[in-house]
Amino acid sequence: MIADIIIEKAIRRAKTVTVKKLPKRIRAKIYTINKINTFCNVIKDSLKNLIEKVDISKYTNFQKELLDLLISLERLNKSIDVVNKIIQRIENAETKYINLIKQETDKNRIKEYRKQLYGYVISQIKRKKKYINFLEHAFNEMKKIPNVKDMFTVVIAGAPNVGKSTLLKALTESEPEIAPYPFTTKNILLGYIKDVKHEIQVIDTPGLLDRKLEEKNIIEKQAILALKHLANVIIFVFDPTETCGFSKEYQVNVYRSIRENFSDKNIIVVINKIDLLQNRSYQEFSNFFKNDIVPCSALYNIGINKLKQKIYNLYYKS
Ligand SMILES: Nc1nc2c(ncn2[C@@H]2O[C@H](COP(=O)(O)OP(=O)(O)OP(=O)(O)O)[C@@H](O)[C@H]2O)c(=O)[nH]1
Ligand SMILES: [Mg+2]
Repeated sequence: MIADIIIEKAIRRAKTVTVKKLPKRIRAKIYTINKINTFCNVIKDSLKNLIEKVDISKYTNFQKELLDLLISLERLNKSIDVVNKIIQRIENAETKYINLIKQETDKNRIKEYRKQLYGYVISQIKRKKKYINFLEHAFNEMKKIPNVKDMFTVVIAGAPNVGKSTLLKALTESEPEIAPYPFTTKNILLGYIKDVKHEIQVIDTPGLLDRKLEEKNIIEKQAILALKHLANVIIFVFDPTETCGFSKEYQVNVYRSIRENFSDKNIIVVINKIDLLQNRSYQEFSNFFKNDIVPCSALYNIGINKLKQKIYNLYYKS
């Protein structure tokens, strides 16, 4: 873990400290002070660097809420506070011991002071390692936070395994992970429709189950956050073949809850996987949905241009 790595690195670096030929009476002193400086600097710099890595001052509200969901911002702030305090304590101890050493002439006592300081610093790190390690964990989780742009945005949502990521791929140049089982997508993915006339952000989300917000897991809640903060338009993907593993009724319930929760947003309903449908009458599906429907096969690129046209129409209206 990072806390242990920092200690090891500081000890290793302090060992490489050497002193040039100096008068014997000050040699031990200068040598020890240099060693202490190196040891403390490596630790303080590593801790400061960790704090810088988890800086979220430039995050948008969406990114903050998403990070809060993944790691809890309260815990992050608490950890930053604790680590800042450790840096301060190390700095104070360093000054105190260097002053003691400066006034000391006995070589053994100088060595003893160095050992005491090392012991103090190491115990500070070890006692608070949970907070230090948490910052490293937070940094790794931050890699999952998408770098969303402030532009017209389409969010693809629907039950698991219905073909949302396949649709992202069909609409944009991106290459999301696609697999024949639910919850393949565990984070928010981005793609862009770019041509001379348009620049549109397309967001693929994890699958939604038909259950209350309080019962949703972290993976599903990410989809809800994207819908809430980012969507100018929602594309609801419906799999009439039920090969996704969810019945039509089930998917319509997922649709209804999106419709209710995001009543202010435009929703386009995509009837996907039509390549698998024998009877290509879509009347039955338009009965389920109040909206227009767009029959598509994301896998075989059927209906994608028509879908794009619908998106462009809303883009021009915005
Ligand atoms: N036949 C056919 N299969 C499709 C179509 N679109 C997607 N699939 C298949 O359906 C399966 C699921 O596709 P994904 O794009 O991963 O579905 P998803 O909705 O992103 O799934 P999760 O991320 O797990 O929620 C894959 O095996 C796809 O190849 C389609 O239009 N036709
Ligand atoms: Mg997916």
